[in-house]
This record gives sequence, structure tokens and C-alpha cells, in this order.
Amino acid sequence: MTVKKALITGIGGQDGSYLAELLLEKGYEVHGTARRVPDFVHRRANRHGTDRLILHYGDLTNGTRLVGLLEEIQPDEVYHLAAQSHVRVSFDEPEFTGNTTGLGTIRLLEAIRNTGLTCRFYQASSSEMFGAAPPPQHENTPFHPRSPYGVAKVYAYWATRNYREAYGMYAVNGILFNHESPRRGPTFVTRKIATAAARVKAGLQDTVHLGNLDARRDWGYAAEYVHAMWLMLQQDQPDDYVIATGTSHSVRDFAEHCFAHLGLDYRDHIRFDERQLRPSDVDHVVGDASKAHRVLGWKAATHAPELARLMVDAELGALNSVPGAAPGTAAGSSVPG
Ligand code: NDP
Ligand code: GDR
Repeated sequence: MTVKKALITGIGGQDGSYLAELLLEKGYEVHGTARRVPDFVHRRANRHGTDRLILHYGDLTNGTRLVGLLEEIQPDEVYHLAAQSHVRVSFDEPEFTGNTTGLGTIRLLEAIRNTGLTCRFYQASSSEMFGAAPPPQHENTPFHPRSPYGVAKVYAYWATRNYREAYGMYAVNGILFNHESPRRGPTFVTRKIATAAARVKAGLQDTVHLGNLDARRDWGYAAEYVHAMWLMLQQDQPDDYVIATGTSHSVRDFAEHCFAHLGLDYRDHIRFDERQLRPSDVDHVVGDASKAHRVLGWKAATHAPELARLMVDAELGALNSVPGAAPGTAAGSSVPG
């Protein structure tokens, strides 16, 4: 039986790590681009080797490199996750965000076209494209992005659809609403709050500084969302799908759940920090993922309150763990580590 090959751009990010683990479980040979050896690869290398996990150095701003990688790997499926993904940062670095998050996608699509590969392509589209559009948002809701990041994602969304229509590529947009986990980057609000709650409980800090507490998000669990990505590339026809829980909570609600899980009152520990505000924010998103349920058979199982508890428990576990031994060397890696 031939082994399927997948290429994941941004394999070291939150979603890249969960998706790599899912595809390895399914028997894939998994290639990933990264700019340093990711933590989860260190953990795997320590556990049981990485024969079917191969890392490549790759930057989205270099189209020639992308062509070379595709020629070398010859993937069956490409999951394009790499991006400058922080919304607040995109206001400080709008041009860089446009170059990576927007143009990076068309560079990769064009690299696939130029190499003549017939691989399937997944684009990590985002609920940030809906921005100010009233909830609930679904596949046909008009976009109204509220940040340079959202604008770049709209460009990438349409590039993906255009390559599907113009060249008949199997190219899909997964329009994913916020999804979190203990592997979330530390500067995103859920992880920031979960970390702070655990550290307050442990007596390591007393307060956390946050911006807009009224913003409402549809928060799901990243480990479940990567399964939807895979399902989208297994269909007979390429199409676009919203992936969400269908419920929304405010940042304040999330903080309340995290602190209450530890017997604490969030109001005693949160301080307002003007610097965390954005020139324009997304007030309220709630996804309607009924198409994904109907066609892909996918449905979110974990909702925000449970997610908050799960993240806080992971932070407590990390605080209580003994500092680990030196990480192992990742096999098959051309990434400096
Ligand atoms: P992360 O920020 O955790 O991961 C993004 C990855 O992209 C990082 O590994 C980063 O690598 C890499 N990257 C950034 N810039 C470049 C570049 N110029 N060249 C190559 N690689 C680069 O994001 P998530 O895992 O949370 O999200 C995955 C994708 O899904 C992103 O495109 C994001 O925008 C999108 N998305 C995420 C949602 C969420 O709620 N998590 C919701 C909807 C969409 P490095 O570590 O080297 O910087
Ligand atoms: P978001 O996630 O912008 O939705 O983008 P983030 O966690 O950064 O912000 C969510 C909401 O919380 C408010 N907020 C704060 N945010 C951060 N980061 N830090 C704070 O201190 C803070 N205080 C309040 C924000 O204003 C915002 O309203 C994420 C990213 O993963 C994107 O890549 C992805 O596309 C979208 O989710 C869907």
C-alpha cells in the first residue's frame, strides 16, 4: 500500500502540531515547514522517534523555496497553516502580515501550479474575515474584516477559490472560528488568562493585564478542529466550510471560568491595560457549522467552559512538573534546532 504524503506549513504552531499527530496516527508520511524545531517534535523524539515526520526549513516569503520543497516532497495533501496569525500584531506590522498571511498563500498556490502537482490544498481561513458582520456567520455571510490580518485572510480566501475555479485545483477554505488548547501561543487571550490563573493560584503572580473584556468569541478545542481540516480534503468535491461550536462567550466569561475553576474570583486579579486594545476589534462572532455537520459529519464536542478548565489544568500540571531532560534530536530534520 502506498503511504500518503502530507505537507503542513507552520507545523510548529498550535494547529500544525495537532494535525501532524493526527496524520501520523493515520499512517501518513508528514512533512512540515518550520523555522526552528518545534516543541512537540522534541517531545515525540523523546518518546518514540520520528521516522515518518520530516521537517524542512521554509519561509512563506520565498516562493522559489516553496517550489523546491514541493518538487522534493511531492505531497498528496498540502495543509497551509503558516501565517502571521496574531491580530493585534497585524496592526503594528500590516505590510509583513500582508506578505506572509496574504501573499504567502498565493505563492504556495502558484508553486503547486508551477510544479504541476495534483495535490489537494487546505487554506487556513478565519472567522476574522467576517469581522463586523452580524452573527451567526456561515459560509455565505459577506466578509467585513476589522484588521490587517483579517484583510490578508480575505485575500488568501479568494486566492484559494480562484485557483479552484481557474485551474480546477482541489483547493478548500476551512473557515475556522477561534480554537484553543494548552499549545496555544502565550499571547492569545485564552492562554494568557489560563496561565495567569494557574500562576495566581500557585502564588507566583497576583494580576493579569487585559484589554477588551466584552469581545465575544466562539471558542472550540484545537485538537478537534484539525480533524475537520483532514475531513475537508477527503471529500469527492472541494468546498468551503465553517468550523465552530455555535456558542459564544465574552473574554470576561472565559476569565470567570478559569479563575472559578481554582476557587478564585477573576475580578480580584484582572487589571485593564489600554495597550491591549486594538484600533478596531471584532465584537461578536458565532459560527454556524451546520454545513460541516451535514456534509463532513463533524461537530464540536468541547465548549468554552470545559476548554477553560482543560487549559487551566494543563497550566497547573506544567507548573508542578519537574523541569525535563534536554530535548532529543528530531530525526529527518533540516531545521536548525
Ligand atoms: P500559530 O501562530 O500557532 O502558528 C502559525 C505558524 O506559522 C507558526 O508555526 C509560525 O512559525 C509560522 N509562520 C509565521 N510566519 C511565517 C513565515 N513567514 N514563514 C513560514 N512560517 C511562518 O497559529 P495557529 O496554529 O493557531 O493557526 C494556524 C493557522 O490557522 C494560521 O494561519 C492562523 O491564521 C489560522 N487560524 C487560526 C485560528 C485559531 O483560532 N487558532 C482560527 C482561524 C484561522 P514560527 O514558529 O517559526 O514563527
Ligand atoms: P483573536 O484572538 O484576535 O480572536 O484571533 P485573541 O486571543 O488575540 O483575542 C481575542 C479577544 O480578546 C481580546 N483581548 C485580548 N487579546 C489578547 N491577545 N491579549 C489581551 O491581553 C487581551 N485582552 C482582551 C481581544 O481584543 C480580542 O477581542 C485569533 C487568532 O488565532 C487568529 O489567527 C484567528 O484567525 C482568530 O482567532 C479566529
